[in-house]
Amino acid sequence: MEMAAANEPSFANWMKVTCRYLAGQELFPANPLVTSVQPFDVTHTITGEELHKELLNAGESPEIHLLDQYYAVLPVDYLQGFLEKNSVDSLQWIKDYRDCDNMALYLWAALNIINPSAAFGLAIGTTPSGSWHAWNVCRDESGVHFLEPQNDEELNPAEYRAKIFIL
Ligand SMILES: [Ca+2]
Ligand SMILES: [Ca+2]
Repeated sequence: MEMAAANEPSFANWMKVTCRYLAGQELFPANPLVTSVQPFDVTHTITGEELHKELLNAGESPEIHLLDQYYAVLPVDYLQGFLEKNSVDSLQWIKDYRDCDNMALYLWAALNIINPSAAFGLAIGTTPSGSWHAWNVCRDESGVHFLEPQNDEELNPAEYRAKIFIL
């Protein structure tokens, strides 16, 4: 992920939008947001305040943006079943156009459409090699977890250092 340069010439912007549109025609054969799973039963919610405390411990002095007052804690087995049916991890990676931030946003949206109050969102931070990266963060019954949407694997918070959370 790279930070975009502000104020690009308008022709370059137009080219970019057009290229993205054309690429999208070929590269989006199936909508990755469509996932045939049921929502989980909400049996446990936590307040934004509680979640904020937990996220502070999960990141590296992270900026935390919580958009709701309450969050539904995911049952422990739910995410695994969801990921098995969801295809964000099989999308082709394309620099900027569909890279880490896009994949994390897609998975966030896919889960959120089915479970609007789920404690699941976006993390931005650094990889073990120090480069910027975006991934997902989840609070299930066993605690806060990091998830790589590009391969459905759990990430180690000691190696992937979150600096921004948005849920
Ligand atoms: Ca998957
Ligand atoms: Ca991107």
